[in-house]
Amino acid sequence: MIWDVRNECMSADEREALQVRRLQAMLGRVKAVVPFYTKLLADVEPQDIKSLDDLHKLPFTTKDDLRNYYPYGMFAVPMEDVVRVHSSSGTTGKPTVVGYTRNDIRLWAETIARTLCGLGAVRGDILHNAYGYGMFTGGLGLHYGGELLGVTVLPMSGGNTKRQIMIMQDFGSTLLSCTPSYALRLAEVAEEEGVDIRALPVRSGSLGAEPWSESMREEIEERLGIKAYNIYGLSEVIGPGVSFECEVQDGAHVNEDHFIPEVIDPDTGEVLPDGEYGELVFTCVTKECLPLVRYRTRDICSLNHEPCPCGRTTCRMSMVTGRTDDMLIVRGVNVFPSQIEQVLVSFPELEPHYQIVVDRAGTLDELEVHVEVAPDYFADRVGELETLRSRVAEEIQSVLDISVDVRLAEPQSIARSEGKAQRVIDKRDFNK
Ligand code: DLL
Repeated sequence: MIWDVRNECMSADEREALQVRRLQAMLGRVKAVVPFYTKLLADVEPQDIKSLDDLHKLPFTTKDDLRNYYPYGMFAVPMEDVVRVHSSSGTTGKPTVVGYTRNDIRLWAETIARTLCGLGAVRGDILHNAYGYGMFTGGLGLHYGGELLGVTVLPMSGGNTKRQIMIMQDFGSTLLSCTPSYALRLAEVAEEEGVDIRALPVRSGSLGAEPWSESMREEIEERLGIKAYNIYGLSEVIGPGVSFECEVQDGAHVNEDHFIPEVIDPDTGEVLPDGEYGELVFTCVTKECLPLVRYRTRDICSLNHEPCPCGRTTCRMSMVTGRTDDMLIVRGVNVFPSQIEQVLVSFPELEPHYQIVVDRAGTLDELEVHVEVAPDYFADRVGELETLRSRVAEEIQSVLDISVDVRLAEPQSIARSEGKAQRVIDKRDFNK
């Protein structure tokens, strides 16, 4: 089912007219009321933006802008109109703060209702929502959208995995929402508890909030016996609900009547055509509290404007293959954690629990990959571990073209996360 046929299936021309109208109105408003934009858009007249091709005339905004105006300086409405604040922690410094008016909360719920419809949710479904509740947007984001659609929401939040399994069994959850790494954790704990998670009524998962790959999808679908759908979003744009996969599972439909996507070359800022990978940029045209102009997400993906067999006409984004700031440069070679993940997941002898550690010995970078061995294999074939280790190392080496030290770890020895997994530990001190 499609939640909002009018807005999700309109013709390209009709959508562009809507986007441009909304964009002009948003630009006029932020320029008038947010000092940051008054300055940034000094040379831009909203009427000059006559089509989406004119979008590139607008300047970019970044996370640093939000940090500089921390916490509320980029809000475009008075605090009396702000009914909710969320924030995202980030790895360094102060959090990024985002706000919502009552209408923004409504709009957010709409985008999530679209998302859940994309994976086949209907009234009567029971949504096991294991995204964290709190300042993180995952929990409450899915929650309100689920209620708007009319499914029964279980506000589980993250953690206490054994109890999650029990509730899943007893309450008859049919839909699961959590990070892909937590989905695998649920499968693992179910196995330990002697519960056949595949036999439970859960049939689909809305998984996101961290990068994952097609091979990880296969693994999750196999181990949980569900269809795993990618959902994408970021707090600055709204939270989850920015884009979602439909039953075709070939790219995530962007809610582009609200969030206009572009993919740019991260070095030159030039807009790239469909199919080319670059940095994803969003302009939020309908949000009241925090509309953003050409916000650079740092996420790397490509766009596809071809019509989708599902009937939606919104453009689709590929899986996120990495982040511009996540890319490790190891001995001068660009390394994306996703490349390593793909190799690891292709080995049935390994578990998809891993950590990448980069360190510097003297002047030389060292890349270590710690990965768990599957419990059965570990027990039966201790003598063959060295062969396995060198096969994995060779395979990673052939993909990355640099040497790597693979460390096979015992089952259960790599820390599990209940939210976003921490895959990379960079111990290098770049200030030295
Ligand atoms: O993670 C919002 C969210 C919640 C999305 C629940 C999906 C489900 P932030 O904490 O602000 O917001 O983190 C945003 O997470 O820029 C991406 O780098 C990453 N991310 C989110 N979804 C995906 C995904 C939420 N499906 C940052 N694939 C983004 C890859 C994702 N990366």
